[in-house]
Amino acid sequence: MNKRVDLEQSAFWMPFTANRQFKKTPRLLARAEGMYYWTEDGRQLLDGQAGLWCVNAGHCRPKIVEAVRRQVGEMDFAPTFNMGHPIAFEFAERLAAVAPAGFSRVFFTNSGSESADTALKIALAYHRARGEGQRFRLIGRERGYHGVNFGGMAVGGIPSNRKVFGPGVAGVDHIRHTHDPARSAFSRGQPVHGADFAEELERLCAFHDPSTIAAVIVEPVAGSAGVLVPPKGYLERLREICTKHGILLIFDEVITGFGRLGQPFASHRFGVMPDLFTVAKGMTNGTVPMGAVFARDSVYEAFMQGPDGIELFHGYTYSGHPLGCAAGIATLETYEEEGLLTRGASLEKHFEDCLHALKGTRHVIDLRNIGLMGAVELEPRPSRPGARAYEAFLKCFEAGVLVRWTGDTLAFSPPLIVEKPQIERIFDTLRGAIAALA
Ligand code: PXG
Repeated sequence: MNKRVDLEQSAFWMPFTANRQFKKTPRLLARAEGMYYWTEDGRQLLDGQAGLWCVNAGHCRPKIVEAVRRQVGEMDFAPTFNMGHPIAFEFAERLAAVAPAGFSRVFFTNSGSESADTALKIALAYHRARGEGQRFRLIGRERGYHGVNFGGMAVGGIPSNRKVFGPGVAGVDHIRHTHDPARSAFSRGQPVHGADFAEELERLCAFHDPSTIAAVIVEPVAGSAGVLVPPKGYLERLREICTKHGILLIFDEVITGFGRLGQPFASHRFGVMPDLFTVAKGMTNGTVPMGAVFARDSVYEAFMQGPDGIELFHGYTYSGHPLGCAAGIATLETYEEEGLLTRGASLEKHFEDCLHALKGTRHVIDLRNIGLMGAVELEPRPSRPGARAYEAFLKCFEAGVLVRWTGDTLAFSPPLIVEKPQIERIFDTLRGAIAALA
């Protein structure tokens, strides 16, 4: 059977994909282990993007595989609405133990998108529980990505993800993004300039009246928009402004969580604590879809003051799903046994050096990095944005390295088990790919 012909008519409406283009020239992955994928026709690919920013411990780790196998045979599903199963309580406890001090409560979701919407709803309900129901506004940031559900889409700031989906959620506004190539191109780690971008939040507070604002949500490092690293002092200033006005600060740690920045969470790395933070992806090493919202104890306690009964009318059938919990516990154990939540710190310098060795390469207009997150931005071809980076992605793929293509940027986030020669191979392959580009 000719698979290509079949695929052209395939029933699978693929997400965030040029369906017609892909189905004509598909790239199919069949197997994975450690740092590698294998394609259907047996070619090995070095995974430079941890699946999709999620397989932080590398692929098909035996402990995680075994835990999921065992759990599915023992109890496939059990509800968590006015019921429970020990493994969900245990996983929440273990998660709280790796979170920064004070984040002792965990609400389970099934994805990063659901985590974003859950965090926004918790923020709104929190203010209401405390008698500040006039706080209805939600502030996001240009170029932010908080998934694709209505709340996350509304506070998100990537135009193509919003423009065809109608008016969205009321009461949303955005601060500007922090991308500033004129001052900060080729920064290693955090740009020196740009803390002043946080003053935008003061401007919106003055404009809307801060007592109407419930929450501000940002990715500590913007991922999907092409690895935008926060300028020095920027997150600190956002924190100050939120505290001053009684606004909750939400960090979306769906990408930055679980070791990506060389610390368990971005809040550890930057020393700035939000009030709520979201996770998904690396929470189960990408094996079982799962996400969560971490809340400060004080946020949880605000809900526990009212009359007896359901405190938060929110949750998903699969909140705390047994398979996700089993995968998650085994994931945390794997991270711990191998020191993966901080391993990135010891590789960061090498990763940075390899990335920045591309400076001066034709077409390269910016290089950005922090932890084991990196981006190479290429000059767009006139009137064909994204085309050059897409070709670079294809050439890397042909050369056996998987990297993430987004707009004119190529993004890198290898599994945290990556070895130095593999980091070198990723960037050497990219260099070759770029050299072959028109
Ligand atoms: N928040 C952040 C910060 C994310 O990066 C989500 C929320 C949504 O998660 P779910 O699980 O609902 O997809 C994400 C997802 C990419 C890329 O390479 C990034 C994501 C997803 C797909 C592609 O830019 N991040």
